[in-house]
Amino acid sequence: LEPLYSFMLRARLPGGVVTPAQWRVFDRLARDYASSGLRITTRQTFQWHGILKRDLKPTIAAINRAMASTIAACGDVLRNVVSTPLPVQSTAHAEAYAWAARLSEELAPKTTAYHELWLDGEKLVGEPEPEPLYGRTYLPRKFKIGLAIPPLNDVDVFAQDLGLIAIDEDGKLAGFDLAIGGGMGVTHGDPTTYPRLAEVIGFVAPEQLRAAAEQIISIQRDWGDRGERKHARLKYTLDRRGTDAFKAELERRLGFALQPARPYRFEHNGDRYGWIEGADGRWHLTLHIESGRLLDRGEQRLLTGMRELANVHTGDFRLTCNQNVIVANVEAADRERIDGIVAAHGLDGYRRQSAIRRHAVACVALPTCGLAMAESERYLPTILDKLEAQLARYGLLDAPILLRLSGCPNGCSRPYLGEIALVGRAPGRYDLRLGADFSGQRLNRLYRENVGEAAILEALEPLFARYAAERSTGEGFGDFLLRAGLLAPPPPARRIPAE
Ligand code: SRM
Ligand code: SF4
Repeated sequence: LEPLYSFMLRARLPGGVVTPAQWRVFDRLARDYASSGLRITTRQTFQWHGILKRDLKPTIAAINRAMASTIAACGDVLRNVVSTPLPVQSTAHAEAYAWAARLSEELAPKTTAYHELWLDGEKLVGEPEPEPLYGRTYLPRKFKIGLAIPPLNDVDVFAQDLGLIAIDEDGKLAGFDLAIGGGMGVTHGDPTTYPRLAEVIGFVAPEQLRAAAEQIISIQRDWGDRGERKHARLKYTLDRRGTDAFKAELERRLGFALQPARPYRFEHNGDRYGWIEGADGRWHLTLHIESGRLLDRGEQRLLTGMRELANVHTGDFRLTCNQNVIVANVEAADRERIDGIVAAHGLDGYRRQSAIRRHAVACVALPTCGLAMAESERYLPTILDKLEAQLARYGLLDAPILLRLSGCPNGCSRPYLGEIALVGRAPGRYDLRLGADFSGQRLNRLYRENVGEAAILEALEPLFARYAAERSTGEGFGDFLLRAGLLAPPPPARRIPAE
C-alpha cells in the first residue's frame, strides 16, 4: 500500500491577473482538493497545499482548462513574471502588463512532456522537441523577472534576476531600464552566499525587450555555475565574471548597445489599500490578506467572500507580490455592492489594522515547507500582537514599518528588504535584521543573531522609543535607524572569488 502522499501545486499567473471565471475554478479546486484554502504567494500567484497524489492530475487539468498553467511555476526555468498590479495609469500599465505576459509565455519551456504527463497529450515519438532557449539541460537555477512601474516598486524589482523598470515618458511607455543580478537566498553560516540587489545596466526600447531578456537568460544558461547549486543564480555569475563582462557579452549577442539608463524614482514597495481611481475612471480596491491565506476561519470567511466577489465582479482580480488582492476595474456604480460583500466576510480588515500589520509579509514555512527552520506564517499574528503593543506605547500604530518574516534564510518573503526582518534559525529563534528602506532599494543588516522572541522585543523597544521621539516628518523606520547612527555600518560586501 502506498503512503498517502500530498503535494503543493503552484499556478503560473503572469502579472497576477485572474479573471472572475478563473477565480471560481481556483476556488473550487481549493475546496475540493486542498487542505488549507488558496494561498497568494509573494510572486503574485496561487498555491494549493495538501493535494493528494491521486488528485494532482484533475487539479492540473482544471487549472489548464481555466487557461492558466503550472508549467514554469517551479523549476530551473523562467518563473512567473511579476508586474506592478495596480492598473492606475491605464495606458502604461496595460502595455507593461502585456510585456510581462508575453515574456512569461514566449520564454516558457516548450516541452510537450508536461502535456503528455498531466493533460493526456499525445505521446511524443522519436527525438524530443528542441528547447530553443533552455537546451537539453535547462538553466543552472531558477530565473526570475519582475516589472515595476515607478513610483511603485511593489514587485521588489531589485530582488529579481532581471528587473524591468518601465519608463513612462509623457504618458507613453518609452522602454525599460534593465537591472540584473538581484536575489535573496542565503545559507546560514556560508559567507559565500548573500542577498544582492540588482544593478541597473542600461535601457532598451519596448521592441528590444524580448531579445534582451532572452539573451540575458542565455548568458546565464551558458555562464552560470552548474557545479555548485548554491552559487548557480545570476547574482553569483555576475560577481564571478564581472557585470561589465556580462554586459559586453549581452551587447555582443544582441548586436546592439544598450542605451544609458533613464531616470526613475520609486516611492515605496508596499501596497496601497482601499479604493483608488484609475486614469480611465474605473476603480480598484486593494484588500489586505494576512500572509496571503484565503481560508474561512470564524467570522473571517475570506475564501467564501472572494468567491462571492468572483460571482458578481465584472472586472478582474490582481494578486500582489505583498500577498494581497486587488478587486480591479470596478465600475463606480458597483462599488457599494463590492463593499457590502467585503464587509460581510471580514475582508475589510485593512480599514482597522495597524500600519505594520497591513504591510507585513511572511513566507509559508511550517507546517508545509520542508526547508523551514522556524515558524513564519503561523507566527506572524503572535509577533504582530506584541509589536503592536510596543508601537502603541509610542504612538506608532500608524507608522508604516515594513516587517518581513521568513522561516529560513532562503528568503521567500524577501526579508533582506524588510525594515525589520526575522529570518528563521531554529524553532523559536531568528536573526533580527534592520535598516532596509521602504522602497526596496537598500538591504537591511544583521542586528541580533539567533535570538528568541524576548530578545527581539527587548532589542526593538528602545529603537521604537527613539524613532517616535526623533524621526523627521515622513521618515521611514529603516532610514531613521541609519541617520541616527543606531546601526553599525554594514560589513564589507562578501563576494565569491572572481574567476
Ligand atoms: Fe521560495 C523554495 C515558498 C517566493 C527563494 N519557496 C521554496 C519552497 C518551494 C521550498 C522547497 O523548495 O521545498 C517553498 C514552498 C513552501 C510551501 O510550503 O508552500 C517556497 N517561495 C515560496 C512562496 C510560496 C513564499 C510565500 O509565502 O509566498 C513564494 C512562491 C513564489 C511563486 O509564486 O513563485 C516564494 N522564494 C520566493 C522568493 C521571493 C521572490 O521570488 O520574489 C524568493 C527570494 C528571491 C530569490 O529567488 O532570490 C524565494 N524559495 C527561495 C529559495 C532560495 C533560492 C536561492 O537562490 O537560494 C528556495 C530554495 C531553493 O530554491 O533551493 C525556495
Ligand atoms: Fe520555506 Fe524558507 Fe521559503 Fe520560508 S523562506 S517558505 S521556510 S524555503
